[in-house]
Amino acid sequence: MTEAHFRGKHTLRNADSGMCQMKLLSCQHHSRQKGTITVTPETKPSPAPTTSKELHRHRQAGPNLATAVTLIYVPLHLGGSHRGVSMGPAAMKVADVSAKIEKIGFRVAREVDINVPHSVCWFEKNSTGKCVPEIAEVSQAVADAVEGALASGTIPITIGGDHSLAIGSIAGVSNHFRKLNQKFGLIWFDAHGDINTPDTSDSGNVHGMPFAVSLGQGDPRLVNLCGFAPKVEAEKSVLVGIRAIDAPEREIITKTGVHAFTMRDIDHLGLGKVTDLALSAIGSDIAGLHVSFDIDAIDPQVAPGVSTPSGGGLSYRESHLALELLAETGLIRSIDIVELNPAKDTRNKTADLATGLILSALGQNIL
Ligand SMILES: [Mn+2]
Repeated sequence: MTEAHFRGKHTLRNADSGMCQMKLLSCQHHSRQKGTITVTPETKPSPAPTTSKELHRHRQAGPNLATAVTLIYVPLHLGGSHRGVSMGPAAMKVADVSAKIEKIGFRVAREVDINVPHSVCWFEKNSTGKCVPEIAEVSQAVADAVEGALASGTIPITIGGDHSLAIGSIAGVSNHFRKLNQKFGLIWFDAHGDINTPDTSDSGNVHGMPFAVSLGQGDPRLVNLCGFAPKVEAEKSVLVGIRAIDAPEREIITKTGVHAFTMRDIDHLGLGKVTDLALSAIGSDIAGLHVSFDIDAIDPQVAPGVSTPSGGGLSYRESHLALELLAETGLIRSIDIVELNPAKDTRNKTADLATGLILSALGQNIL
């Protein structure tokens, strides 16, 4: 197989990563040389385990992380057109997410309910997106909660709610690592690119834009949350599972140089290989990973409870395997679980699945 098979190999054009502003504790102006960097997947697989005992040891090799989590519930629907998504946190509570996390040995240090305004907003022509002021307000609250959870040594798990909440969670993660002068990687599971900008979006729905916002593109009220942008570098960001991409998004993905692994790549290479390549693409100079998991990355036959289903997605096991493999790296510091829409679900099946995914991301193994 050649490198050209992967979107993981990219020629990146580096832009100035922007001035930071007064809110920051450690203020640095990052100015990088313009030029091109070629990212080449460089996975060197460790010797394959030959016995089941070795395999088991191999799986448990990751360092032990935080033993406590903070659950942050965000019943946000303002980023999309489907109100049922605001019931996602309630469905996760019905699925007993907190007790199940404690059952695998983690302490739930805090459960936070983020307040979401009840407004219904309409897209006005020439506006930069629906409900931007309201989403900016929620995003700031989410960012503060996530940053606080990280600062207290817990793993923040943000439960939505539509994917626009990631604008806040990633801002919080980014602010945390920035103060420590450390880098982090972003792995974004989704059927869609979520990388529209106000210029390319027909609907004005902000849940189609949070990846772009995190990369520094979009409405300044969202992009400049916490006083700096971008929140994450394109070369440290990976999209996994995409299959429903708008034409302008295709262009943005190519231009920004984020790493993207489509469902075709997963069909072709297998999820395990794609995960290895995603990690190689991000590189080893990171202090942690943020996993933003849109439930619609999973096939709607398995996960029907989402607002914007798209066929041909991850299987039940692929979705678990991805998170199990990422958990083994010992690098997961924060997680979003988003776009669960109980109004579309069958007997809370998708919330149960989402709960299981959180356990896999926290390192639960079959053996
Ligand atoms: Mn999404």
